[in-house]
Amino acid sequence: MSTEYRFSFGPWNISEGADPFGPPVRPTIEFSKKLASYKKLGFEGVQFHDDDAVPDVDSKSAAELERAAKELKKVLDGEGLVPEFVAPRLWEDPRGIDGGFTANCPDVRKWAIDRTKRAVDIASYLGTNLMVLWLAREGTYIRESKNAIQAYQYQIDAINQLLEHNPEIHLAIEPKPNEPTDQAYVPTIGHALAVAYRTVDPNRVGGLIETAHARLAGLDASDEMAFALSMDKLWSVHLNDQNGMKYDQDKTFGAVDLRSAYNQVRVLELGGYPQTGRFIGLDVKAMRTQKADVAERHLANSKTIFLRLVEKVRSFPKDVERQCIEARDYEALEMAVIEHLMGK
Ligand code: XUL
Ligand code: MN
Repeated sequence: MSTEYRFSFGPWNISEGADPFGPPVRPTIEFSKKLASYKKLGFEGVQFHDDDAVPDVDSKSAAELERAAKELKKVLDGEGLVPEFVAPRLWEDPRGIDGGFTANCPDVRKWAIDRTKRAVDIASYLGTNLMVLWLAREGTYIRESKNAIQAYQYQIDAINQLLEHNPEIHLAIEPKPNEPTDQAYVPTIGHALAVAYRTVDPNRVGGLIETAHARLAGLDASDEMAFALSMDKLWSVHLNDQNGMKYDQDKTFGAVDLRSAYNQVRVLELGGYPQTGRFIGLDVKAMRTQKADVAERHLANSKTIFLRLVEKVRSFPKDVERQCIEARDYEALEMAVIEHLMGK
């Protein structure tokens, strides 16, 4: 069984530095150039939004969609890269302004399902059976604008249609409690897996945990991962870091809270994650202040920190852990962890 980790990221993780208060500050990097960076940075897996893979998803004919996706597949094969998942980017389309699956307008709900079926087709042409659903605008800005009870049924109906569209596809829901909406309908992995178990094929619905999203919900990312792992439902991760409960920061993994990062790695090790062959996805963003020639450091650094923490988890003295637990001396256990992290 492999104890080696496989790493992935999405092309959006190499960015121009725009934020809500200012424009891009770095030149745009062509998609093909981004793909060429993967191997150089030590990554094997590519995470795609549907329109990262095939631009203008909605306006293409089925044949055009297939041709474009299959061309990309050849490029990936040529670069020695593996497509990890495809995720529908419903939140950027004006039709999805008030959500897709939970929109009040039936035409919008139909569009959202049709568009996501196209994303499923792209995944299958690229050769992956994994789709990630970040339910970005499936929520509200004010509670009175939607019927929240009905919204859960709409989401289950949409997922059922996707499962029926392709018998191979597996859906990993990526929970996030807020942003862009004030309140999302699926804020935690508990919500996501409860929805999963109400679908027509619960075996094909699981989750992806993002560190920052768990912290925005006031939760511990390692416990969110443990919950999913305990049900064999952790199908990918978006490791990053987050300084408190504010806007989604996507900072370098371990850069804010090294102890929490250690515990996320520990739970992945305890849960046998590397043996599953699934990817360690890094959903990290370069600081806006970073100059163009060093704007990929956050990816390489996140991977290095992750691997250093794997060494730390594996080398933690098991006898000390056992003795402290037996004696119920958690002060001693905590000090041993801190000393181990500080290199003593
Ligand atoms: C949003 C987020 C997205 C998803 C992919 O906060 O994390 O990048 O991971 O759709
Ligand atoms: Mn993410």
